[in-house]
Amino acid sequence: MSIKQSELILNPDGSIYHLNLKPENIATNIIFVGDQDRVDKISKYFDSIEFTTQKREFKTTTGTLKNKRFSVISTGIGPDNIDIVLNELDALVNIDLETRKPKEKLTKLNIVRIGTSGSLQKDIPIDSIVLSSHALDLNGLLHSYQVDKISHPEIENAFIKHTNWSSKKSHPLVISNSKELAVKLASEKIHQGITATAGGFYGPQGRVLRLALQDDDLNHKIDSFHFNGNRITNLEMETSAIYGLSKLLGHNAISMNAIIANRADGSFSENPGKIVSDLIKYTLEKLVE
Ligand code: R1P
Repeated sequence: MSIKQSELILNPDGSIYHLNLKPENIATNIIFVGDQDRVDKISKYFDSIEFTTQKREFKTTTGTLKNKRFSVISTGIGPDNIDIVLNELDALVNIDLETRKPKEKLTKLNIVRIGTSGSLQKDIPIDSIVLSSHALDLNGLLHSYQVDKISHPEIENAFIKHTNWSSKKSHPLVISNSKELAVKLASEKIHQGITATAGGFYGPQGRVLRLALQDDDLNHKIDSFHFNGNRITNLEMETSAIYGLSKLLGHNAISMNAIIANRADGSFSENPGKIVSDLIKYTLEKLVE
């Protein structure tokens, strides 16, 4: 059975609906960033650029660095956008867009997020880097898929108990990173820990401007959670969707976080561009080593 036009939408030129990309436009090594202006901050290091396009917040540049082909793609903000980006990228490599049928031989993508994030721990200061060993999904997107085989119920249940997590909110899920990419990108210079992924910036991450929170002690409960030596290091808005969808679709994924805020001591980086630039250089060097 071929996939219907309403389910797999192609533009008149044959490119995929939101990303505006054709299969030949992307590399198997993919770098995700949230901010579309961050795409050029990465591709400026490429030895050559072969392709660039943008539709809405999704900007893609494909090029080569040290004989390795990369595509940098901006995802915009939030797990809902990751659902679009990961499903469409997977369709580009693993669905025959002519016959509209999944391919027999599947392609594995290597996906590295270079993002910004807030630390939850006093000892992980602003202007440092965190590699996400796991993602803690607090936003619920992944529950639309069959996640039982990729989740970690023992950590999730301990987290629910520790935080007295409201049963009205989506059940938290824990998803691990790609060990292969973690080995490549880890070093003594950076921190590792569980990254919590919220579905919003203010209330869902415990920020109060004018609205009261469902649980105003939640961030403290999150930062005091421990499980077998693992703790929750930081909060952002994409990693769990990237880890979960990549695992389900058979791709490798890792998330690298430039810490620009510290939620435990209330500080914000005086020069966030510097740590983002340091993280870009660190990650590219490791990827082409
Ligand atoms: C919020 O300001 C945005 O910044 C962080 C969050 O995850 C969210 O997307 O990441 P990026 O800088 O990669 O967008």
